[in-house]
Amino acid sequence: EAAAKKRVVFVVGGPGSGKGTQCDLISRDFSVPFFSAGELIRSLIASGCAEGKQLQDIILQGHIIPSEVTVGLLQKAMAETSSDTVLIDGFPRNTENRTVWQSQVGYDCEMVLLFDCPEEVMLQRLKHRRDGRADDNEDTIRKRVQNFKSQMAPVLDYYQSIGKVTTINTDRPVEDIYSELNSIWRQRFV
Ligand code: UP5
Ligand code: MG
Repeated sequence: EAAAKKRVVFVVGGPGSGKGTQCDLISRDFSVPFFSAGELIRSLIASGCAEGKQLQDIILQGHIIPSEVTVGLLQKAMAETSSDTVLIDGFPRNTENRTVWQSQVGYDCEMVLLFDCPEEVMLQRLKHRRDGRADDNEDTIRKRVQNFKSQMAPVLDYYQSIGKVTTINTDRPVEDIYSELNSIWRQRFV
């Protein structure tokens, strides 16, 4: 039996654009579960799975892991919540992600929140982050930014063309971004 359809919001933006920070706040205030694709992948690797080494290598290259793996992780996480609305942080990352989601999950997102932040600002933030992520070295950060720019462009064009993108400037203090985001959320999902 197919899983019940949920209202899915994709939160996308370059590395360090503030996706995790803002999703935490929305999740706290509106009791919406949020799943970070990157976190799910990092937990899978930490669990010592057979493909862990390969996945870690891909992440250290700043590349995108196979879509079937990511979509599988997201589907499993979604199946475990009864909430009819979910936030997904950091997915899709490329067209293959988007089309595999569409065919594996069977329906599309309701909205794409695009976090727009200048590259220099994102680089500064990640350089100063201190939670020890293996991909927060200068080399990998640069590749993550490059891949975001090149691989997300067609995904964003697609979602723009069907009117699903809401863009938020995230080159501002956390509270300022959140106050705009909170009001968008209230209008759309409460
Ligand atoms: N910070 C946040 N907001 C700030 C603000 N307004 N002002 C000043 N500082 C602010 O924030 C980053 C840092 O900036 C933090 O120190 C924060 O305090 C500060 P954060 O909220 O963590 O930003 P976020 O956008 O979540 O940055 P993150 O580094 O997590 O983004 P990525 O997209 O690079 O990371 P993700 O975990 O999504 O993906 C990692 C890798 O996994 C990818 O590169 C890829 O290899 C792989 N992946 C896939 O292959 N497929 C997927 O579907 C997803 C990931
Ligand atoms: Mg994050």
